[in-house]
Amino acid sequence: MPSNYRLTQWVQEMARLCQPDRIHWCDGTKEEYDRLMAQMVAEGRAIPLQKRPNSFLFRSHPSDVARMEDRTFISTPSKDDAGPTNNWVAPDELKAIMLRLYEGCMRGRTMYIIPFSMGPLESPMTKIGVQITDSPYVVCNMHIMTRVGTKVLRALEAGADFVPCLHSVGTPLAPGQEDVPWPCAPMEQKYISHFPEENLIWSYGSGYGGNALLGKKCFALRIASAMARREGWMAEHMLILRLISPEGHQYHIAAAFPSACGKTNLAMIRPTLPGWRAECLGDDIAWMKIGPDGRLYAINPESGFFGVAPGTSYRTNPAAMDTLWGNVIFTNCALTDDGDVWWDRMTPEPPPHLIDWEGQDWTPDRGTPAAHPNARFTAPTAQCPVISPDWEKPEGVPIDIFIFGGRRATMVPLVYEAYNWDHGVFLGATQSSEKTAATFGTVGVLRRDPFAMLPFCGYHMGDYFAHWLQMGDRLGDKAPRIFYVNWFRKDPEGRWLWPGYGENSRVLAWMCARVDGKVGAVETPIGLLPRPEDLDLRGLDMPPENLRELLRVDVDAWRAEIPDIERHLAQFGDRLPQRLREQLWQLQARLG
Ligand code: OXD
Ligand code: MN
Repeated sequence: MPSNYRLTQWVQEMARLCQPDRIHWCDGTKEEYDRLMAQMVAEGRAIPLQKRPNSFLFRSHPSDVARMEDRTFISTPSKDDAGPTNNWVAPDELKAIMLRLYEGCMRGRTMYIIPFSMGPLESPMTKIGVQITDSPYVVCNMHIMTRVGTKVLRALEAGADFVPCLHSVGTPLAPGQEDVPWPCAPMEQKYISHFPEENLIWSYGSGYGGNALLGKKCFALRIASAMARREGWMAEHMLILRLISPEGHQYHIAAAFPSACGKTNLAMIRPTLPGWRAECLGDDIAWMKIGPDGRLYAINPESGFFGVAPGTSYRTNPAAMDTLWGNVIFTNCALTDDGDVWWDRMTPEPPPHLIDWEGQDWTPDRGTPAAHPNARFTAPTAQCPVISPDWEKPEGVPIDIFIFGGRRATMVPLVYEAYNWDHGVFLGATQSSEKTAATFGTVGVLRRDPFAMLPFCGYHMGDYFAHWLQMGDRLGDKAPRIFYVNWFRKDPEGRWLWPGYGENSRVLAWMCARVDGKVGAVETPIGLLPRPEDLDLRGLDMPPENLRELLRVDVDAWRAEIPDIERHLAQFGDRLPQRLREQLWQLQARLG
């Protein structure tokens, strides 16, 4: 047990509450990982894969397959401070409910204490957390997703602050009671709770993904966004990418997209534009701080990818496929007869026989997805073949370009640039995407997901917009340029107008030329657009009418969208910054 008084007190208190049979302090070593995996294999919870070294398949309970936004709470003393987009219960009330649930919840189980850091320990931007959990599956995932171990413990002993993260699957075992393969609590007992004023996370009842790996969405986004506002930095739901021009210039891009818009694909893009190269620095979260030179520097606080498997293939994302050669935890993928994983669209044709994610025999005529649509891989970032050599640089990388975007079949052009920072913040604040089958809700319905942070902002979204405006004021002329993209335009027959994937490098190259002041742009009511000749389309076989359509601003359609934007912004009431209201008026005036 370490000699950090606050830590030992907290662990002892939680142990008295949860009443585990054993306590294990995690050291983050390979031996620890191997031992826990071997134990889970012996218990029948994990299936070792013959085809991928040191890789395992898990199947969750069918009721515990994704993040649960309606069971996620931002518990600030005043409801107003959580804002209209978060679920709220008063801290005292929520704690009373959860304390009753936690009481004795780890009976018959081991309580694991995981000291972890978000970010490389040497970085001034790094923050430490300690997760308590009763799930060995969570421990192994945390080994990959965060930096776990004695080095972190030493930092804690030296007095480092930490965010306490309490997690239980909520399934105590009576003496002699046999465990189930995926323990979790019923839906109404699941709580993913955040107490931003105390930097505290309490999660109960789910063992899956962001509900249970508390370093990711709970700490690195919800709690960190509230910390970042207080401390003057940014915690964003963004990939980080380095683009290198044929002349060797480096450009750093951070991009925010809602789920199912190809974030991981863009993070690992293979540019088709001759001479251009790309390196990945992160696929999900960026922590950014103004550096000594006044520019904005980003680190990726994670050390693993927790990626959606279905749709990932050598066609869509070869770098991701190559990352998955070994040392991977797969969850809710299908199992092949020769001991590998498979998911929908991994190969053009499915194998003739599989065991599906629910453990049932599966053949293509079944008509059901073989893997769950939210099946995941947990893989070490370092294994990505296009990972940047600078991905763990303690000071981070200087961001030149922010990109927002979404999935819109009509109206929204391929790319446009914001007129200025305030306009860019307006674009982020009104970001929209059509729902796909991978997200809950009706397919095709528009969802506004500001900065792709709707489920992840740990405080009032209106105040979050104000924080973005303030960061822009501090950055001044060193602020990144802001762009909006839509890779997903379709023609009236439903065919894609833009090929996407590696070809998106052509759009990124235009952004870099804008940053360098090397290329012009056309002023339109919605922003600055490239002329068709400004995009380098050499070698791309695309009908000219597609390009014209992709770069057309349909003024009538935009006018018709204004009421929805107004409704969306109105929900933030008097916490909506006046400067964003002015952006709306300016847009209306430009649309005429
Ligand atoms: C994720 C998400 O899992 O954004 O990264 O849902
Ligand atoms: Mn994400």
